[in-house]
Amino acid sequence: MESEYSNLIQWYPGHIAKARRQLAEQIKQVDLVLEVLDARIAHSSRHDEIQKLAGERPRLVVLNRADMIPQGVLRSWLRWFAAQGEAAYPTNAQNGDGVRAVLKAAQQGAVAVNQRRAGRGMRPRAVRVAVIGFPNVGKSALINRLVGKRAVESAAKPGVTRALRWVRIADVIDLLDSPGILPPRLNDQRAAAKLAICDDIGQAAYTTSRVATLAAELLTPLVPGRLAERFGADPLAVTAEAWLEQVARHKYHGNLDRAAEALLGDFRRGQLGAIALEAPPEEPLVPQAEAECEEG
Ligand SMILES: Nc1nc2c(ncn2[C@@H]2O[C@H](COP(=O)(O)OP(=O)(O)OP(=O)(O)O)[C@@H](O)[C@H]2O)c(=O)[nH]1
Ligand SMILES: [Mg+2]
Repeated sequence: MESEYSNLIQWYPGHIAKARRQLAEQIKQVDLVLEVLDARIAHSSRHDEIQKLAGERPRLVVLNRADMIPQGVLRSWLRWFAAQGEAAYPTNAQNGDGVRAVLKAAQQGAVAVNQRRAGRGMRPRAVRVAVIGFPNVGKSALINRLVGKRAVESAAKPGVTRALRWVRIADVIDLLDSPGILPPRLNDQRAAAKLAICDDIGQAAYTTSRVATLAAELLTPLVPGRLAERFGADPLAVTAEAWLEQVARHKYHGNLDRAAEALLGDFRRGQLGAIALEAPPEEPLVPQAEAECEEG
């Protein structure tokens, strides 16, 4: 039912338009691009704009939030990226898992850049690496892990980084932190809904209860038992809309917005378990091991 998604999300705030222009300028000096994706929506968190911005520069895909999806789905994505001939690095930028491999790849980039420079009789310089992606996917957290200290601001909401910022690692790598970039038009509203569910778009862009209804619809086949247990209503028995209304009535004095926020908040904090909303093309998303859930 495409109609549920019509005009769900249209948003392009001024600071993003400005950051996009500045990034297009700065990226000319960049040697390597780290394209940070949200592993829960590894397809919908890619966008053509980033690939356009990166141009011919070498680009590494960072599948961040790898801890938030089932390991089986992560393995499928890694196989899929490898089959596309793309280097994809799974990371948890919060605790640092997988970040060492990204650092190594950037260091190799530095060696290659300086070999080319030496060949032209130029002095060595730090390799310039731009970290780009949608809002809130973990770009700044990744930079802090790469640098090994809190160099840039990182927090659990989209739109934290407002301006471009260079950070240096040991004279060898210059990292460019950038605000999350949205495509100028979110043509694919189904993808936009998933971005909203994962909090990878600013809250101002949508109505919480609509996005939560879509979240309930997507989550029901994946973790029905978990939803029933946590929210006291069986999502398999009714439509997503009716289920959310039931939850509002039973747990939130009829307040639909509070029910919506509770569902989205639980999902975003990982409290419903490790859940991927997307798998590689041709691979069905199966009900996800509700046993994998960790209390957050
Ligand atoms: N569980 C988990 N949380 C993460 C991971 N990476 C980042 N986070 C958390 O996600 C939140 C957002 O991280 P940021 O680094 O601010 O994201 P960003 O992409 O820089 O966001 P903007 O600057 O708003 O575009 C923070 O609370 C991080 O701690 C991860 O791999 N796993
Ligand atoms: Mg940031």
